[in-house]
Amino acid sequence: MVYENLNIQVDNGIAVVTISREKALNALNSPTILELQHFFGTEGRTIAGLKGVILTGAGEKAFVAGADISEFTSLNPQQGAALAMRGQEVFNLIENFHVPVVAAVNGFALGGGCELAMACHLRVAGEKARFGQPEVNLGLIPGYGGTQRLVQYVGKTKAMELLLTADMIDAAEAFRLGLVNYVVPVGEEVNKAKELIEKTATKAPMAITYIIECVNAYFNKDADGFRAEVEAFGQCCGTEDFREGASAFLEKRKANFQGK
Ligand code: CO8
Repeated sequence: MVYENLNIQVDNGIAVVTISREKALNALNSPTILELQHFFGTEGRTIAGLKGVILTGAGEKAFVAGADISEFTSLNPQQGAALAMRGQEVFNLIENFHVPVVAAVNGFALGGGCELAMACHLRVAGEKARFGQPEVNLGLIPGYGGTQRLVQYVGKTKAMELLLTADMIDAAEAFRLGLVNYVVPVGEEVNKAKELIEKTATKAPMAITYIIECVNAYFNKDADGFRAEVEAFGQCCGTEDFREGASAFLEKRKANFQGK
């Protein structure tokens, strides 16, 4: 696929995916959602030796300022529901991606942008980043999982307030609430995200994938997370990496994991 709205650079096993619609503050229009679907559903799954993905926004002002409002104006109820469903499917691809996906939030993360950051496994915010779900200002509600994931991250009390008031919060408050993992100086977001991915890349790759699956199972009403953990633990015991990890510990050396 030729990407028109995403800039994708893969270097040393880390893919930096930059949403590049700077003039519209990187708002997610339908082509951008399609490109994200292609990367996280197809292309990204075939990149050999991929350690992780960093999602960020072009420019200094915005990560993503939401879904593209200009596409909404003439939606009827069926079209709106279909658009939300499609976006949720794409965000679920990100949440269930096999290697860590880190949002490097370099500015506004509003509406669909906050939802996109929340679909990632980890979030690094620049000091000037701002988060919010302003959909009620537009006569809408979040449609890309915001009413669900915000509750998961910050709890019902604060999520309800943020969703009902459309208030924006700064990076420090997002950190205090548990919405982001780290706050870093402006311009350092991608570097910190790379540091996190380099750290997870020293671990057993299959164990990393199972961790993602099991943690996600906690929030999946159709899954039994404890059962998923038992099964994944058993699967880990059959891997060469488990034997290597255990041997390396006993031999007091660094493990050399192969992802097998
Ligand atoms: N969609 C389309 N264009 C946008 C968006 C957006 N979400 N946000 C900003 N832009 C555009 C502006 O229209 C403007 O374009 P132009 O220069 O052509 O006039 C340009 O980006 C710059 O924006 P501003 O001039 O407004 O910049 P400011 O610094 O004054 O303000 C803000 C920055 C505060 C971020 C402001 O742009 C803003 O409030 N943006 C909208 C934020 C918002 O409401 N986001 C939620 C959108 S709804 C949503 O995300 C629902 C998700 C679920 C969808 C489910 C499927 C249907």
